Amino acid sequence: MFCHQCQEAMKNIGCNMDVGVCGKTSEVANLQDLLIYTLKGVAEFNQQARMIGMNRPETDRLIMDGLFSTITNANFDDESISKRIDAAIETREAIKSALEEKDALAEKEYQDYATWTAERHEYEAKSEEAPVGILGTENEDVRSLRSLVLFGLKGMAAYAEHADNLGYQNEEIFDFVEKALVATEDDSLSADDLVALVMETGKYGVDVMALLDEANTSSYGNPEMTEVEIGVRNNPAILVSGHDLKDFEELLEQTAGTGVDIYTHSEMLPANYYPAFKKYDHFVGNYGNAWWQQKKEFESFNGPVLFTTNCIVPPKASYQDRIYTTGATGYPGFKHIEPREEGGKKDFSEIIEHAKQLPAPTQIEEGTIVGGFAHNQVTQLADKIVDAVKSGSISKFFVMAGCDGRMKSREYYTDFAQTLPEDTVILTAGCAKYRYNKLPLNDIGGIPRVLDAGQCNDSYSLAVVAMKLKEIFELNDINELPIEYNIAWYEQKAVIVLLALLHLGVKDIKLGPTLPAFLSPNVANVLVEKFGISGINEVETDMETMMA
Ligand code: SF4
Ligand code: SF3
Repeated sequence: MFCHQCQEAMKNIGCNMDVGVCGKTSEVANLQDLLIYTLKGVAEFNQQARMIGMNRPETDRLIMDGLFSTITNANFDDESISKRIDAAIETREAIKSALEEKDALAEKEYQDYATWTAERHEYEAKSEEAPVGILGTENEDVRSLRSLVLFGLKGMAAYAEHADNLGYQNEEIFDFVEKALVATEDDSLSADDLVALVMETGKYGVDVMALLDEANTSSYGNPEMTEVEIGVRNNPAILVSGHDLKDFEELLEQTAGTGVDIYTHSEMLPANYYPAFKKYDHFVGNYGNAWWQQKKEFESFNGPVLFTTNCIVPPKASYQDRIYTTGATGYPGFKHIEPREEGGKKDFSEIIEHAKQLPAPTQIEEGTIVGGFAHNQVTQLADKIVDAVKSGSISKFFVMAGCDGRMKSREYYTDFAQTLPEDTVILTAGCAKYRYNKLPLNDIGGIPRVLDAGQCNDSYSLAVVAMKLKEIFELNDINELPIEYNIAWYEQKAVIVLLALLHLGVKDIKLGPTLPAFLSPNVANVLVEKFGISGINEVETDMETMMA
């Protein structure tokens, strides 16, 4: 195995042992590479099918879900990944036959990724063949750019899948994902071509986040300023983690009146901000913190936990029998809730019955936290904010969006938030916020000093807010605003968020706690020279440069 897709890549180079830092086995890592490899073949033929109007939504779903299942901490289950490879081969062959029938199959020499086939028991051996993994690309700059594109596509696919679950699709995004997948196997592309592809990935990153924003807000209303309960009640309960709001809604509906309460964990916290979910009395609030604290927090929660997406940590034996996965997630031994049938709903009865047998959560915190500052809510506060900036009571905004993680180096973000002058405001989204969202940072004339827009995909909201401020202050360039970007990354959704910000023209982003292992020195240089991206230093040093 060689995997370098996340911030925890071993020695900031890549995981190459029997088990990755995240707990993914070498077998699963290789199968995930083989799945991506196979999806490139599906993409190759589906591009042809698309041209003659023969694309099917099932194929879009197969590609999005396949990419999503390879995101860090999403799926650790070899069986579940193998099934996706089976389906990818089957789909690829079906598209090929349909093209042949129409006499529309392009005549050319297809590469192995588009033609290989094998029995299930041969997947493991196949997955170890040279061209399958990223190390099959020898030139380190090409490898770096291909990785940047692929990891961006994984994040894009996750967001596209959430939007699709709510009935929102954008064909151009699906088309681009296919085109870009195929391009990562195209040896005729120059480094410049690949840099252009990276930038184009950012464009579709903006589009997919806008699509998901539309899907979420049209379905559940605009997030609004909300005080979220972080204590517990005395009823059995289910804890919901991940990002999928459709799953969340269906579970809320099915638990109503059963005596089982619902709490959010980690990235599901922003579900508390949506008007549509507030009508459920048994939706109590949020329990715990970011994903990496789950071993402690799932233990004390006492009830079942539902993962709708990443981030899963290999569990302790003491609670593993009460963890459920659904969607793209999976873990050997966890119960998996099957997809909804066309037009139907997922069946959560098993997890609900399970919850009834278990004790209520043990309280670990008390009080409330405030969030819900997505673009619509911030726009309503725009006058207040603009006045505060004009009068000098707000000197600067700091976008501190992205991911949290377990490494000690992430204490930087807590220190940074604490050290920020009192006339500054943090704009956040994603699980990065748990590093400072419970600190007593107060408010500026009623504007909280931490404005949480929502999940990592709601970084889109932060961009919308920036655009709006640019308009109000009549500036020519988004970079003239008093906004600094200090972004924390961990997995591939943060990669697509970063590429989206670059596409929007944001300069001088600080990215930490370390720069991605998959950036070669030359590619890192391009990012530094073109966009002013830099790593983090000591808090004091960074504060000085960013406040200047
Ligand atoms: Fe290592 Fe991250 Fe890959 Fe897991 S996802 S194997 S921690 S690089
Ligand atoms: Fe967090 Fe996994 Fe990235 Fe969605 S839940 S931000 S790390």
